[in-house]
Amino acid sequence: MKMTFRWYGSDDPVSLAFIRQIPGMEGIVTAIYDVPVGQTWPVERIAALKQTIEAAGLTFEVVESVPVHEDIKLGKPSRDRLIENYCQTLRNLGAAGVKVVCYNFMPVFDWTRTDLAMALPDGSNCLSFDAAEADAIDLSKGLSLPGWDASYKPEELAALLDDYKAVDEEKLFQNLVHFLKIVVPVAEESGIRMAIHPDDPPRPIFGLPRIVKNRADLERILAIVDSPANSLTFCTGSLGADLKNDLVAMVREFSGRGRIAFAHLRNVKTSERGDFHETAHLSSEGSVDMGEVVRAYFETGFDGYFRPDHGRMIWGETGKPGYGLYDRALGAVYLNGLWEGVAKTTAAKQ
Ligand code: DNO
Ligand code: MN
Repeated sequence: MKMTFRWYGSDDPVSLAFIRQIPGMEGIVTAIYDVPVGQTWPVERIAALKQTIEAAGLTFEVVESVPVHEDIKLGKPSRDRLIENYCQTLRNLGAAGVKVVCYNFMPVFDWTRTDLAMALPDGSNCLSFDAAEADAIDLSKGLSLPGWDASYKPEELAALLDDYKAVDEEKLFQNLVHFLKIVVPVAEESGIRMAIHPDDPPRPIFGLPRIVKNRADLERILAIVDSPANSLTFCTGSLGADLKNDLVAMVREFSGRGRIAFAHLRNVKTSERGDFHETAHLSSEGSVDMGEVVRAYFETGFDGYFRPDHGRMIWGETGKPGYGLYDRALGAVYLNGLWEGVAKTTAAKQ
């Protein structure tokens, strides 16, 4: 297992120098954020990013994300040119030593929350999702969605939502099939494992289709191309927002089959209705049994990348919700502690 941390580039208030001081931290997970979606990431930009990260004493082996253009998800005629650009980005990243590329296949919105600063009893803040509140949002009346308000012009969003009326879950899945059948062989040649991130939250939202929600969905996606280059980003926070997902059993199965390239470790407190809020990583704080999740990774011989996913905002820190330094650093240390505990008790038994 290699411990990594997400960094948003030179504008990120959390510096590489600070990340380097987290005990056990090996690598950075990042992306090039200013190349428009659909265009190829230039070799020089990748080289410069790698150089900056390595100069800070960290490795650059995981990219999150190379975003997938909406035309690819919609299956529009322009998709093949956009997929070719995507393939060239993979070749460029592979040549720079990148091993894993995280991506998602969620229409229009990536993660969705109804509150970015819910107050917890201990005085910290976290991201939360109220299903009834989300269902009451009428996007045709303009976009008022925490975290996304500035992402689309009203007419752009209306056109996009209109395009998706013709795309149900099966159509979206077939568009993923088309994408992966072209991209996975290129990833293989480039030494890269593609790792799809689950839908967050794992439910249909705003009438848009969702196809990465549970065990059956993950199984079907892995079967599209039976190769380690077609793998998963297994996010306990996203999948954990549906109590029907047995996370420990899923880790045992998919990590056991060598099909988890990247593990997002995050805890959520989830209700039967699918409302949830994010919590500290500790098992006792949320609905995810982190101790058993880590044990399942250890016992299946996981040798991919771990990263503490979102944290709470604590100790007065401000900045990008979910991506402060303190709670994610506590999460990384806790996860390393769980790993060391399982490793040592296992060694003592042998
Ligand atoms: C939430 C986060 C996501 C993730 C993207 C990957 O769990 O990990 O924002 O970065 O969905 O494409
Ligand atoms: Mn995640």
